[in-house]
Parts: sequence; structure tokens; C-alpha cells
Amino acid sequence: MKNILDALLAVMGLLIPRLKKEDSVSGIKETKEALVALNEVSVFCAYQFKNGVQAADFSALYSEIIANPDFKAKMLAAYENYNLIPVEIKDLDLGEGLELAKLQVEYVEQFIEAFQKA
Ligand SMILES: [Ca+2]
Ligand SMILES: [Ca+2]
Repeated sequence: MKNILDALLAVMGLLIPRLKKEDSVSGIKETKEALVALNEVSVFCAYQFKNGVQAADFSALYSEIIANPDFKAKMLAAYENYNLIPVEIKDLDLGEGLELAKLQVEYVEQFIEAFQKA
């Protein structure tokens, strides 16, 4: 599985710069930050919800945001300028779309790991 993902990521990495349009005005910074935050929270919840969903899981998420500076920074980055996301999506070219897909593929392994660990 890991080899397939690595190969896929390598191909995407090669294609992305070739598919960017010159007239693309806005990048995908804000969209990427939001996607990262969504994935980080989802991976965290995948671990927490393993034994069913309890109220304590949400306070665990809160504690994680407070206690883990890296996690907190990702949440803050997602919140900052999130209102620009629709503009970025409207200006999305194929290369940028693929870049977002690549980011998502990079998380697949973490999700598999989260669901496998009992
Ligand atoms: Ca942001
Ligand atoms: Ca763009």
C-alpha cells in the first residue's frame, strides 16, 4: 500500500508544475490550510472515537489544541483568512486541483494507521 501511495505522490509531484496555468491569479494557500486542519482533526478523532464517541473525546480534542503547539498552529492557520477559500476555489486550475489531491493522498496512510490500531 505504501509503495502505491509513494508512486502516486511521485507522479502527482511531476504533473503539478506542468498543469499550472499562467493566468491563475490566486494560489491555494488558504484552501490547503483548511484541508490540513480538517485532516488533522479527522485523524485525531479516528483515534478518539475508536471505542465509541464520548463527551470526553471532545475535551480531549480541546486539550490537544491547547497542549500541542503544532496542532494549534495548524488550526489557527486554517482559521486565518478562511474567507478567501471561495476565491481560491473559483480560480483553481488543474495543477492546483492536483496539488490538493496530493495533500489528501498524503493523509491516507495516517488514516489507515488510525483505523488499524486497536
Ligand atoms: Ca488560512
Ligand atoms: Ca489559482
